[in-house]
Amino acid sequence: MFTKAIVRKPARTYANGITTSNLGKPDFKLALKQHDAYCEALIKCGLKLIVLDPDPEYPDSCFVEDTAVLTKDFGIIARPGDKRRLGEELEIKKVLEPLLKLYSIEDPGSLDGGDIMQAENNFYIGLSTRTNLSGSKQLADILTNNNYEVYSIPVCNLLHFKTGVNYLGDNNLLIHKEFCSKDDFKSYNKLVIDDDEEYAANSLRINDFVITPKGFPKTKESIEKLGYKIIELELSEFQKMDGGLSCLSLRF
Ligand code: CIR
Repeated sequence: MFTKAIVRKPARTYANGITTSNLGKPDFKLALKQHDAYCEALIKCGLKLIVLDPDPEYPDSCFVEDTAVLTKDFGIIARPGDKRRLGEELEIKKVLEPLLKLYSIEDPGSLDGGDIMQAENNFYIGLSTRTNLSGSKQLADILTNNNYEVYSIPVCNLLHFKTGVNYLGDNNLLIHKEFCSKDDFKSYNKLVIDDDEEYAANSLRINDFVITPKGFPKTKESIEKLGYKIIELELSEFQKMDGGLSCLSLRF
């Protein structure tokens, strides 16, 4: 059960952030509107929000998920793997310090929270262009010392591990076919995401709801069939900057 979330409003420099999507320049006003709707959805899921002011020095700073990994008992401050984002984690550390026991990923480690997925007592660490071996090893040591099971998974062709795999709870896993053959996931009930709905692999279970991006009917239907209540959100302006649903908040 989550009770809180950290979010950060998009900055006026948002359109200068990192992207590979080729979907065009985001509309800043619309991004703000979509962000407001995202915040309302989190509140509907029962979360109390900590809303941070925009930081124009970091155009990607609304994607707060990449700056930390949180469990119910402690947090790990990440070390963003793209130099342009290094430093975003400092403000998040300040906010979390009074709330949770914290560890930090140190140089030469790099790690983006978007590469880390928790499924009950298991953590999966994606080794991507953002999360290197040192970052992964540092995180694995912290987690195993705290009695979690840890698995590392190579990520190819996708930005982050959670771009392609997300745990919904109750043993249900949304999974892009890229990862389907992996033995590590064989015990899960897999909802395999079609190629044309890849963006919906990043759907987010929060308490009684699953939040899913609007416009992906097959994924929506298969989540609904499992009995989850759904909130659909329009995320076009975040998709343009390679951002998904989960990356817009840190839940704990
Ligand atoms: C980036 O490239 O870092 C941002 N434009 C998007 C980050 C998305 N984060 C995530 O999926 N966890």
